[in-house]
Amino acid sequence: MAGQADPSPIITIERHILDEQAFHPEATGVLTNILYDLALAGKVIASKTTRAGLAEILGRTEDVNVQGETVLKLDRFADLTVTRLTDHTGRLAGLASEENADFLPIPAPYPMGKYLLVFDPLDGSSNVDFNMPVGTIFGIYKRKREGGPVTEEEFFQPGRNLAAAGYIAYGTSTMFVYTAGHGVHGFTLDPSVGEFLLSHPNIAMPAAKYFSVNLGYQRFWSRGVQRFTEYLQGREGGVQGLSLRYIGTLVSDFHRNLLAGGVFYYPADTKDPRTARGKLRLLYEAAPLAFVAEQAGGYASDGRGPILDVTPSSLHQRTPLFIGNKDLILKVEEFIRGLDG
Ligand code: AHM
Ligand code: MG
Repeated sequence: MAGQADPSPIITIERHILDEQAFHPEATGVLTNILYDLALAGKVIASKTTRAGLAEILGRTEDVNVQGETVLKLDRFADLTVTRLTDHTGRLAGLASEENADFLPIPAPYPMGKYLLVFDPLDGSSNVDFNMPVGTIFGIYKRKREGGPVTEEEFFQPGRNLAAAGYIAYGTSTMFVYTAGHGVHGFTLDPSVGEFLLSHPNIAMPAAKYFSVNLGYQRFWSRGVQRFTEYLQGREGGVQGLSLRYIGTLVSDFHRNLLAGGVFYYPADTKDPRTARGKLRLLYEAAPLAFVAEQAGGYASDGRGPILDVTPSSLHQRTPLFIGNKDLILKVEEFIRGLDG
């Protein structure tokens, strides 16, 4: 009807990100465009994940196929997709990814921008062979200096400095979820039009329904983490009614708990020296999701305090991660303080 607002407008990700820019009158649109570049990367990676099972038929990965082209493994493909869609735009000054030991400076002759991108291109990649969901995690920081070559040290910023963060979940549908500090918003890819449409505005975590952890490692955990697990199972005054769900892809486990309520944790353990300080990476896994969790009313901790307050001292630093409903994450901090010293 003339003069009346459409009661259910279709909001594309482009329109939504642009509208968000209104919260920042000083904004130049650069951050907006980085998010849009990442959404495009998500579409490209999503189209590839749906064909992942065909790699065996069309050519073995990292091998040369019948057309003489190299067939990349999906995690390598995802890494290159994000890099190639973002490194030449003049928006970024450098990128750090799980796939590369060192950060990537912007290659000459492309112009340098003022943001740093950290990302895990294909989280949960061990699930690819079994047709299980995977994801991409990203965080965007402003660089500490203006101009001049980027140093590794500039990436060592606490999550509190994140300008924006989020993830792309490649599941039964593809979703792009992000925050730029004004709530968490989720978009679902409509494959028929090739566009992300706003499906989950202003996500707020409901009361916990699930807990997600690899219980197979329980005997390797500290007393405090064991006690927390008993608490979640409803033993000795614990919470009642929680159900266990564990996919083994952080993005998917986190995403479910964000929408349905719940906690995910991957504590430090004694099963392997590599997980003595946890398995997950602070910079491009824990910190971006911690920002999303806090923006949705949740909380993320390393068991002692907020993940967002930890300053990394190396690009691939690992951290214990407890993330989800705030009351429960505060509870694990209490158990760890009381039982682990
Ligand atoms: P990845 O980045 O190499 O895929 O490893 C991280 C993944 C997370 O997505 C997931 O939460 C965890 O590893 C599962 O580990 P585990 O198999 O030890 O339970
Ligand atoms: Mg990962």
